[in-house]
Amino acid sequence: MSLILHYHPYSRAAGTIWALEEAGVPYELKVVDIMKGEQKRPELVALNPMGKLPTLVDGDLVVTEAAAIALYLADRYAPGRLAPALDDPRRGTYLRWAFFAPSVIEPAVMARSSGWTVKEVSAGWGSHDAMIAATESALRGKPFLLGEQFSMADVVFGGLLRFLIGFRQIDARPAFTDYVARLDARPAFQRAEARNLAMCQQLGLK
Ligand SMILES: N[C@@H](CCC(=O)N[C@@H](CS)C(=O)NCC(=O)O)C(=O)O
Repeated sequence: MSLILHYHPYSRAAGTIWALEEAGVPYELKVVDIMKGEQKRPELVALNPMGKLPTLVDGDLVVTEAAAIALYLADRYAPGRLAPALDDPRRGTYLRWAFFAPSVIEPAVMARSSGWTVKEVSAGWGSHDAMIAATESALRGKPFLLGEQFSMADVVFGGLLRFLIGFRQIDARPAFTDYVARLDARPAFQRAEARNLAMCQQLGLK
């Protein structure tokens, strides 16, 4: 049975397609029109209490939160290939940067663009400058977060960097743009882009 992704191309679910393509698992898309607020329908809120996308349904299991979905897919469908094994010492690095993206990079960028004033010592994302320095350190001297081996952490971390660079929400430093170019060259990313584009055309978007 195919996995079902509740999806709209103008949402984080577009990035989840990349995760699915990397995992190499069959999936079906169920379009949710976020412009019409369909994500707040009771049947969708029953799956994702936030009333947001993406939401993945795998048989009886529901997974929400884009980063959690990606890590789930790697552990469930590509262990050892996209996710280091539990006893692999690289597992710590893998989890570290996969969590860093939504819990530090994203709120730090949002805080700056929204002019939030927070106490850096209390806010989990600290300062914007410290976030940038840490993000650069994650990539220093290696093509991917784990070194030579690409992993699902790159989908989460790199996918967010690509989005932020594209929307000019983060400084397009060479370390970031070179990394994103390596990710863009992946066949699974290109398949995902093609699928997202086809869905945009089908829905009359863009
Ligand atoms: N923390 C969530 C964020 C999900 C999210 O904000 N999704 C947006 C689209 S990218 C959404 O569904 N917005 C519609 C709404 O909030 O009603 C995740 O990473 O999956």
